[in-house]
Amino acid sequence: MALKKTEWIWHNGKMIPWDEAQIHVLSHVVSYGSSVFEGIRCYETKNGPAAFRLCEHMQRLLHSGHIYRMKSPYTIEQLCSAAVEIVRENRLSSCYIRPLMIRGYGDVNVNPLSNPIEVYLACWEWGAYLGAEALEQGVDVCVSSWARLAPNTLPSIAKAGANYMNSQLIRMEALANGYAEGIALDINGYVSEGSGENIFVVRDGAVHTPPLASSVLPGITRSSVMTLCEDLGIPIREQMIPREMLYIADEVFFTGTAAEITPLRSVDRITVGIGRRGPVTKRLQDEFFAILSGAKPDRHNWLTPVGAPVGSPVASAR
Ligand code: PPE
Repeated sequence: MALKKTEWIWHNGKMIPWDEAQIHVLSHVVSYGSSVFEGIRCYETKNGPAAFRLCEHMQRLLHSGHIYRMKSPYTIEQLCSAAVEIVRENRLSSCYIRPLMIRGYGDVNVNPLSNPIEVYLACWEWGAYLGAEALEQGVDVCVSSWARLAPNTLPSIAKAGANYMNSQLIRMEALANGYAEGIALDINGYVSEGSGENIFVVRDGAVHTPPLASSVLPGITRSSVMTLCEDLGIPIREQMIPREMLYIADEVFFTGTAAEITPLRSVDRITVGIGRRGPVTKRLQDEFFAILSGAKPDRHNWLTPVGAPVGSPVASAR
């Protein structure tokens, strides 16, 4: 997936050309991984481009920063407006938006506090994350030999760059062994999440997903799917999931901004359910994409039109 460059990147309140969005090699983030970031999709709807749960993503960015004592120089309203502006200025209809808050150049020291905090927002066109056919056919995944972050090591509620060193180990191991993705267990051996997705298990008509205490990122898509289950009258429970539940589930799917709702057709080469997208996964996908395309009303106020002024109230994400 080659990055398709756009014209502008937002940096500390100004639009700068894509190629000028550079940092010094001794910026704190390079040695010490001190960044927090987001990933937001902007969809083409019948009313024009619209960002999905923009303010909830920006709220999570601020929370990630707060955990790491990084105070954002910008308010949530300023960040939401900047995201709208960057999509509009780059004249994109559907895209992926990447807000980044980093500790910049100043001193080289584990103590980060004397380095400036910088905010960047970029966006670009991005297609299906796990392959074009994944949404329908499902993907083949494995359980990783790498565990997800232990709770008293790196906080998984923060979407921090450093967490993705663990994700990279999971993803590279999976790819090396011929799988599309890996699922990590938490340090107690319960199912946690994929390297870049939350996970859901469907059994006997009920949907289950690991609780935040299983070292998962509080995914915005995860919270949206939980809401859709409630809307559709599908029982939804947050509970610890033993590994073997994955093998005997009727359906398993990933959720994420990039992965959207992607079914799993096998885990560790053991077929899951019917070996392709199951009926509950399809029902949730249909509802999700109907709202995102504007085919169904946006009853939860999930979409921020890129053509209109921003500043909608922030609903708290789970
Ligand atoms: N867990 C992890 C570890 C994770 O990285 C993501 C998003 C999720 C769960 C789902 O969260 P949400 O997007 O709020 O529903 N992963 C990003 C990774 C993309 C990338 O490769 O970079 C994403 O989907 O944007």
